[in-house]
Amino acid sequence: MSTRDKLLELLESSSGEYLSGEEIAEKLNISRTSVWKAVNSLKKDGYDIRSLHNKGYSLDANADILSEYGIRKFLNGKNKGLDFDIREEVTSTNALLKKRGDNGEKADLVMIAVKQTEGRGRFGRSFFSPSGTGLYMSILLRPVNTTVAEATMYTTMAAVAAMKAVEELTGCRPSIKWVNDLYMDNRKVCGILTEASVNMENGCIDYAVLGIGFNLYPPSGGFPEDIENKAGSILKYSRADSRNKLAAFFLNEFMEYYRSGSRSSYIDEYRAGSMVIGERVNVIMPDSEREAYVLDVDEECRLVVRYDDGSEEKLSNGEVSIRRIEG
Ligand code: BT5
Repeated sequence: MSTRDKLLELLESSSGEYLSGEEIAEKLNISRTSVWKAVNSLKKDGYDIRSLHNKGYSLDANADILSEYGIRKFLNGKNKGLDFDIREEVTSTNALLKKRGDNGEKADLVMIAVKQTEGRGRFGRSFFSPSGTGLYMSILLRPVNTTVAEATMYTTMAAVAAMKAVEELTGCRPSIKWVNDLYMDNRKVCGILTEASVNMENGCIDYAVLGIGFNLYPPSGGFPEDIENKAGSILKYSRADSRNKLAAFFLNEFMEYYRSGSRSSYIDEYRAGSMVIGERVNVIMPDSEREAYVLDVDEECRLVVRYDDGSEEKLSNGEVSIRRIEG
């Protein structure tokens, strides 16, 4: 752990109390100059560290600061082995973890960014990821003997894990919009993107990167025009430790499903949380749209729809818009 992270951990654990430079230097076994440098580095990254001439340094106890130490406080025992790489700004946590996956990085690495400049969605779309108001996280997974079809279920697991994590954090349960979005008050608050690298020799995957983005708070300048009527946020105001809690709650739920490998543990919850079953939707194809009624989500997370001519189809990929909400 770097001096900067050790200092952050120390300030967080003193819950808003002031610690003198001397005390910090002694506890971390570093010089006063190193303390000063680490304080400045944290301030530069936006941490609200107060310094008082004869009292020392303190960190706002209500601040929502993303840190490895903060996340680990809420992780359950089985997840202590996860590795974290927390960054201020990246292009895309999925893109960076994919590179690391290609370079042989070991599994169970979680990358989280405060901001993404090239956050990505499905089909080459982008995911708006401004600084400080969201949680942008990817996990590098190396499942054994797993086909691409099986790996697509990570999106399903993640949707259920995210729904439960948001409920644990806020007391309100979002709904799942097939296949990879969470909605609250009819607005998208979370999106999921699973990417994988396939081993052509055995048809199994070498690694998968599960990426998830949450809009936790309203972005300071609002959402961009193209999504302002669609995007929403989970909370209205900043609350202490929310990003750390949301990350840990999500990881606790997701890793449990991932390790158990049992579909029955999450597919029923996916159905129960679905906002599309029983709705009239537009099935969106590359060059057309067709109205349908949603009958169910099956065991492979395919959307079972019935068209107006009575024919039925199981959609394994793609997109629907709910007519009641999205017209
Ligand atoms: C997704 O794609 O929603 C998947 C988003 C995954 C983001 C995470 S963040 C961590 C990791 N690193 C990455 O680079 N990505 C992952 P899709 O279903 O294709 O939805 C994209 C569409 O949602 C866009 O075309 C917009 O219409 C809308 N959108 C973009 N940003 C949004 C936001 N912040 N909140 C709500 N809707 C958004």
